[in-house]
Amino acid sequence: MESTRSKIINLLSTKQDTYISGQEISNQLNISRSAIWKHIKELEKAGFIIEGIRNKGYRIVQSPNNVSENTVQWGLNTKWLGKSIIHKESTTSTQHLAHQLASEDKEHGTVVIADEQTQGKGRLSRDWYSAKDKGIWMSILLRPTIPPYLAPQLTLLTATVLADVLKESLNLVPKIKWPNDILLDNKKVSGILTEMQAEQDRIDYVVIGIGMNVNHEQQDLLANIQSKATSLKLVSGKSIDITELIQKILEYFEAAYEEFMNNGFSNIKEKWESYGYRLGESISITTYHDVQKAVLVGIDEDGALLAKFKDDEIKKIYSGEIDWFGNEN
Ligand code: BT5
Repeated sequence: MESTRSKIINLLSTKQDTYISGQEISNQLNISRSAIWKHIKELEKAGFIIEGIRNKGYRIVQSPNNVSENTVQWGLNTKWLGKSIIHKESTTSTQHLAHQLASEDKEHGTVVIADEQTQGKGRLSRDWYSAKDKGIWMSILLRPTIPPYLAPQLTLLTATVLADVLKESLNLVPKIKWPNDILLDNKKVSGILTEMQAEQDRIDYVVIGIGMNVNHEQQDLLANIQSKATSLKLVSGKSIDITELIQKILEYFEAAYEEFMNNGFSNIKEKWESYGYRLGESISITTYHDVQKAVLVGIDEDGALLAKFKDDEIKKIYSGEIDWFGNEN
């Protein structure tokens, strides 16, 4: 359930330049004028600057610059995504928390955000380093009405969303390395972890974890990833407002998800391929059993990677790793 405070912020965010009267807030949220006043005082304590003018109403003038449920909600232009946000200063993993919330019947579109993760995780039990206040460590809870075998498409969709945000909002040149890495200057800036709870033919829920290095300096990246990881700040030379970036990701995500639900995967496939890392190039593919040379062709409808091997046979690759540096023919 959305908290009353979130609802007030959502309402005031719909008209950022005009005042909303206490009466209107009271009517819409079905709470008393004095309850509204108490919530406004709480928001001010949390760092919001709110103008309240007699006979006119309330207007948020400025939100505080830390990440919180309220700051992400203020100005968030979505219909259902992030209407419920859970923010923690520190947690083991936003994935753990999102799974727990899912089992408590939390709604589709719930978002979990942390300033720091102490046990951030990647795929196959790998670690994901999540330095405090430096990046986006976020999980989105979804209850999609698609069959479980299509769930990998959601990872690819998320990758295109992140690439679009980096390109369109920050003028960067992202690439997507199959299946889940976003690269800038050939280094990993972001990773996606999709986990799901499903029965044979029905998804109960999906949790999409997004990790993005934002304001890291070189020394904020752990030594063992320094050579292959980067941050938005290292690439762009500027500090970036994490709250605004989260809002952009959620807005783009909601639009892309709705497009996907209405029209299927084909637009996402096309977009994914436009960002695809080393498509058309010959690289080494390391799978569980061997290493082989192949030319990357694209992705398939089921999210698999398509690669052409030396006998010109195009094969689907469902899991494995693409060697980053094996570019010789
Ligand atoms: C991923 O796994 O890239 C998925 C990362 C998902 C992280 C998010 S954060 C919010 C949510 N909560 C979580 O606990 N997880 C999700 P994978 O493809 O397996 O990549 C993991 C590998 O990336 C590690 O083995 C390291 O080599 C490298 N790595 C770890 N931390 C990194 C970082 N901050 N930046 C770049 N590379 C990193």
